[in-house]
Amino acid sequence: MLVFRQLFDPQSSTYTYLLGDKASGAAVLVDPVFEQVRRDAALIGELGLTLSATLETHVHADHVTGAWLLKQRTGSRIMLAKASNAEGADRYLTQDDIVTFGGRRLLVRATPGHTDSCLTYVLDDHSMTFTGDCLLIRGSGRTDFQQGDPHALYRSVRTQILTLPATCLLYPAHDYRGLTVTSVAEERSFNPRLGGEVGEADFVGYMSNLGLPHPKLIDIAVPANLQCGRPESEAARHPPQAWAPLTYTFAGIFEIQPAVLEEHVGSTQIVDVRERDEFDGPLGRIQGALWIPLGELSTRAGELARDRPVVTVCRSGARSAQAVVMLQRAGLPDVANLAGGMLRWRAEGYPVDGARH
Ligand SMILES: N[C@@H](CCC(=O)N[C@@H](CS)C(=O)NCC(=O)O)C(=O)O
Ligand SMILES: [Fe+2]
Repeated sequence: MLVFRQLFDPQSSTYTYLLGDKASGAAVLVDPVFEQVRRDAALIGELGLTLSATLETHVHADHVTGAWLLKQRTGSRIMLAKASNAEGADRYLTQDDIVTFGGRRLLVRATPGHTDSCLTYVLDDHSMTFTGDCLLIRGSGRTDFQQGDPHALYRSVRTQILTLPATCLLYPAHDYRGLTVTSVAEERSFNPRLGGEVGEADFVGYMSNLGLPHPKLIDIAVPANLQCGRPESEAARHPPQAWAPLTYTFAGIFEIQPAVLEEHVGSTQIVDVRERDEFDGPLGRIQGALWIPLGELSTRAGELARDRPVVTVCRSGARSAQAVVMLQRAGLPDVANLAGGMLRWRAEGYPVDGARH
């Protein structure tokens, strides 16, 4: 079975695509975004997948790729077009190359025009295709920087993309209106720049008059992407370690596992956000835990020291996840949720005060 997720970076309106082969657990990410690496890695972990490679559709001008960072975290291989002349990739792709993940394959098509090294990835059964900025939904990538060439773009779209089966779904690298997917049939009929009877000269005329401002980050993004997203400075390459090994969830919360909390009990502020009867109830409480019920947490956040990490606790880990959000909003820098709450803490045999057996 194919695992497929479309992920969005709101800052740059970029789509990142996760494709996984359930049977083998192998997955690839198309166009990961640097700032979303933590989120994407969390999702891959939660779905039980292993990232084998990151694929770029092109050298982006508007955001930095997460390829290098993901390689550091997961060992994934960096892949992008040979024609990009980027440094630091593990595999340089050209027309008709095949990228395998488990039992599935992506077929590589060179689709220059938006940049001279744009690639389009076609899934083995032609059910979906990742067009990068070559073809956008009812639009196309611009051609006014990075060796852009409207003649080349027209030919790429007409010969490499619109020739795919009519039902093939097309997933672009961006959409600025919130649209998510289109199909070959739709774009053949309704793409105002490239569909129907629009000829190459029409398209070139259209593209010469877009009058768009350059992407805000172009001077940062292009050089960084030519290094596959490897940060310039040594410091940025080695971010400070968290106070304890934490897990980041796709839900956006830092969690601490019971075994890790046990090792850090003395140095953390444990905040139990259950109601009084639960705090005094049969599940017991972690020794030294401070009792602040969830309903009072926002107003009483000032009682907590800012220079010591906070771990929030409840029965199952659900209310305490909300407590993390509230304490972060209150400006506390290091807050984590006890994964699984008191139920898991007890089930794994860690000590409690006040419990009835
Ligand atoms: N406003 C965006 C730039 C948007 C942009 O130029 N996007 C490129 C893709 S990298 C494009 O081809 N846009 C086509 C269009 O907007 O029609 C930013 O500052 O980052
Ligand atoms: Fe682009």
